[in-house]
Amino acid sequence: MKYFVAEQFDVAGRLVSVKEHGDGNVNDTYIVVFRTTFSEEKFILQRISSTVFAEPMNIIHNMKLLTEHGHAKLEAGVDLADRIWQLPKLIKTRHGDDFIIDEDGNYWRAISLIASAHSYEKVRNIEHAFEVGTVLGKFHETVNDLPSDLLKDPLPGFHETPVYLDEYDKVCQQKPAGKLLKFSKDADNCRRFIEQRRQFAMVLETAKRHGELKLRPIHGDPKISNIMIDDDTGKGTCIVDLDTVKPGLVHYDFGDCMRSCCNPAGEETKNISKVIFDTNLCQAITKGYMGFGRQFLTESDKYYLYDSIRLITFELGLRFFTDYLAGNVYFKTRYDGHNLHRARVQFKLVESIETREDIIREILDRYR
Ligand code: GN1
Ligand code: MG
Repeated sequence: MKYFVAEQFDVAGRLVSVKEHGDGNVNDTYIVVFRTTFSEEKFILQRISSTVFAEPMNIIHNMKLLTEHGHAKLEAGVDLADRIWQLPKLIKTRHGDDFIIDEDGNYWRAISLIASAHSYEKVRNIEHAFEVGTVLGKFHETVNDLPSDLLKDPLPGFHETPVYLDEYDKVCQQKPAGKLLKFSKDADNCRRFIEQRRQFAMVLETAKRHGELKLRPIHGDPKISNIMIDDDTGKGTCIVDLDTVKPGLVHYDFGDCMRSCCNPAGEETKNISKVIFDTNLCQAITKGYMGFGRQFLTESDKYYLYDSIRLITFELGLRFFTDYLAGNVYFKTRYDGHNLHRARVQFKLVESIETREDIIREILDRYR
């Protein structure tokens, strides 16, 4: 199927290969190679998960709107920039469409590959962390003047922690979850961990309801493996994976980037005792981010940055744990108990963030 689909996109030459790419937890991603007698073209092909995205058209709409706005702005600022900023682009089919629907009703789309750049599953050093923060800050600055109500919502409730708590409570009522909670000590510890933080889970949504925090276009998934680093210069050049772009709080992005990048062991580590929140990395990301963030963040935005780091880390743990209890229906898993283990990694990271609260707040204050 993937070969048949790859051939439908408007790329010169003959199809050479379609290989799995990256380790996304939701969509299926491939790298496709086409060759002519004198050149080669590579692009990214993705099958959008229909379990997660009920309306794939919303993703396509957002991607077009955001990249058109982004490309125009990046091109206008090209002479002033210290690097080449990039943003991926949708590739049309040979019939001029933006996607293909296969016979099973799955949506496939093709995206340009960012040339001569790579992303990494784990942070490599402090310079890498600074670049990650810089790329996220640049992204937010680029989309800050795009009215967020022009964007569709491909994932209603995404990153609204109280919504995940409701879902968790529902899943806990079901029989299979009850059994897992009764017989697994690790699962019971996770349950207790969540109970102790129920009140805190409301923090960003309450601030939003009170008008302290406002919706803006967000990326939704700025984890370290979505931030591309130029092979030649070592500088950040681009943020990829635009499926989760939607109106939201920049705090969701800031928190997610921190939780992903400040854990040097990586979110897939087997060794939970290695999981810590590294405050030197946090400082480097903050410094990079604030280079742009200082211009658009309000005082109220800045006030909630610490909470965003703690909350989005907690939220991902809650999402993994709920999926474990529900029978692994959302995130792809590679072994038995994978989602439980992922949840424990995130909860360990939450504890480390809580322990280092004073240092983290001090760093955030320093660059405000
Ligand atoms: C999922 O599939 P991927 O890796 O792009 C998830 C993110 C999580 C991330 C954790 C739509 O992203 O929210 O932070 O896994 N995406 C969705 O690795 O739920
Ligand atoms: Mg993603």
